[in-house]
Amino acid sequence: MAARFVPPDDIRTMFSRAMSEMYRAEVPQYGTLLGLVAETNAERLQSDPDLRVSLAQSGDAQRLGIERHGAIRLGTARELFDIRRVFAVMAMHPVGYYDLSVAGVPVHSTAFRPIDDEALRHNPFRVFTSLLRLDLIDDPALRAEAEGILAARRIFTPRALELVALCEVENGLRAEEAAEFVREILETFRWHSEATVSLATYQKLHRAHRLIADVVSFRGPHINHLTPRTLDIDAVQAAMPVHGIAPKAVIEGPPRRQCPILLRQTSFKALQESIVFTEGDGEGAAGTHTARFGEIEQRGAALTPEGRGLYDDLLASARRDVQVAADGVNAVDYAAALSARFASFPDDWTQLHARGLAYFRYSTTEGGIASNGNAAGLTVDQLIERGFLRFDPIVYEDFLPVSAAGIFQSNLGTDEQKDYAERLNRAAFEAALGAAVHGEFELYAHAQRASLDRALSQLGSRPLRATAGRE
Ligand code: OOG
Ligand code: NI
Repeated sequence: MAARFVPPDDIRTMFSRAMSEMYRAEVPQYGTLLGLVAETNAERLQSDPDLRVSLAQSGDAQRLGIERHGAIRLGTARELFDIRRVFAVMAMHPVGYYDLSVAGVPVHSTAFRPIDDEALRHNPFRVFTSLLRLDLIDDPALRAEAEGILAARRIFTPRALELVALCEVENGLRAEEAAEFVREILETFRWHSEATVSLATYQKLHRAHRLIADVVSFRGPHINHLTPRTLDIDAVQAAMPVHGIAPKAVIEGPPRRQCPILLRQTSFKALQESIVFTEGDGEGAAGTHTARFGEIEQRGAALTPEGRGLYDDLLASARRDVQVAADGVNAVDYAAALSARFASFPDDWTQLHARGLAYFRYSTTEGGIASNGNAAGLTVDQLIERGFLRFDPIVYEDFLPVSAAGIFQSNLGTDEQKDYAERLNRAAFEAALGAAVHGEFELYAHAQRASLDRALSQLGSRPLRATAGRE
């Protein structure tokens, strides 16, 4: 029966490919960046055999070339509710809650992504999805106007919603339905050069916050960037100007290290694009809007709560020491302060493993398979010492709120730091979503535990797996 249905992983790949083609056609610099990243990755793999082995071991090697994340910004609770249903068709589920209002960005967010190992290996396509917080507009008249405009729009085609409902009832889509589904939902993410509001309204919204204008003035949540994954972000950052792309001054996230952790990101400025605004008599008024940009990222190991705590502390202390201005002044000092702070974060895999700072995927070695029961009764550490068991870092699949705020800020072109009185409201976000978000730490801990159980049963061994500081 189920064989009639297209696997959700395949629908996700069809979708990510279609999105990439659409964005490439619309934003030529994205195509340039893809070429640059592919070239750098090939060079890096060529020159670093250890990395090549490790990526092959983890399954990352095969996903690297197609790996992307995108971002959208929604306007209403209903839109968030429906986007969850749309992404569920492709086995993309909400993971994590990011409150960006603390950084002066009037949104809160989650990331839709695949969650199990198999699906991640297949294609880890993720969409960082933000919901605008209209409650952070101070002026009640403007807030009501924005609410009215958003309430009237429909970001999904009727057919897209029909296919989602069909998938929910039948538990899958057939080949033709899946193809039609991808075509229909692509409409939601498309750029519109006609606004749904007049230039005057746009300007009012823009004065409240550029992001508010970006969400409220258009028919739908245009994809605002698509990000490929590089194995060497410093190399790509350095090469970008040569290709006519001006990156932001600072790479967000941890400093360059031997053992990459979490996520390092850099972006280039939003494009200024021509927009036709509505006017009373049907005659359009010309103007511009900046929303779309480019970004690259380098992903490293997922950290445990202990590792993440250490990361957050070190990052905060570097940011206290050196503030980078919107125009990039202090960027060099900041990078130096960051490296100095992170000197106390262990930078070899054995240490990171022993101290329980990162998550790892365990697997048996050929020696382990050949050990023929000799592994029985050994502890995990002994199995590793004897070379029966190996561990490779689990890649970080999520996002970093401080980095995300930095990406938003840089593309807003200012360091607007309005101190919004209201703080995170995770419960309201989840109520709008119609579901609780998955916790990232639980997902990584589960992947680690499952890999260890599998490896131990292959070794015919049932040692005490609790070793200091882990799990
Ligand atoms: C999303 C910015 C966050 C990232 O990679 O951290 C993001 C946005 O600008 O809508 O994409
Ligand atoms: Ni991004």
